[in-house]
Amino acid sequence: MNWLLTQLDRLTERRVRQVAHAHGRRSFVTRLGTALVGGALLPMLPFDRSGQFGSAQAAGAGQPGHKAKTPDANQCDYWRYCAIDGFLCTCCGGTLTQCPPGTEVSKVSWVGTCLNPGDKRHYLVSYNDCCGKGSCGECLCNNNERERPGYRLGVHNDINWCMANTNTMFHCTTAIIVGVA
Ligand code: ABN
Repeated sequence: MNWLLTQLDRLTERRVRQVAHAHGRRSFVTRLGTALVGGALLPMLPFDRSGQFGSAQAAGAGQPGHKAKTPDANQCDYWRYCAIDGFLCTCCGGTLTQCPPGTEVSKVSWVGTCLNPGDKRHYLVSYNDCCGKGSCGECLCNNNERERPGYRLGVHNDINWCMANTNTMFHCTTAIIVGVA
């Protein structure tokens, strides 16, 4: 009987040591630390809020949430600028479709899809940057219809499109219609 009790005692002690080793204070502190740091960092991560804006984007003329667009190409809420990110070339010595003197059009561009309130059709609009001079600094305009956050690079517009030009300095942005959606 005594022998059995001793064996049971040893077995229990060994098991308790194993459990203490696996779930000791250090492992508890490690897990607590991971949870705290993870919990603090998680809200800082970028995430796609595009779903939230579905109703705003769907709002057409006459519907709640719809804001009339200006017919003035010098204003940021002109319809062709629906997904532009840059200084409007119309304020920088250029036009809606032409770069100011001394700059050259970017070799690559971002293409947005904008609704023309005049004929209620969607158009593909190429936002070509004008390159070779420092920032124009006038009429900064950042609209993001159908654009997505930076971690989805292929559908993000906050990019210097002069990157493929010999002189990569960004001056301003044009809005050229390239097709009907
Ligand atoms: N497409 C205009 C631009 C230029 C530099 C940085 C961001 C956006």
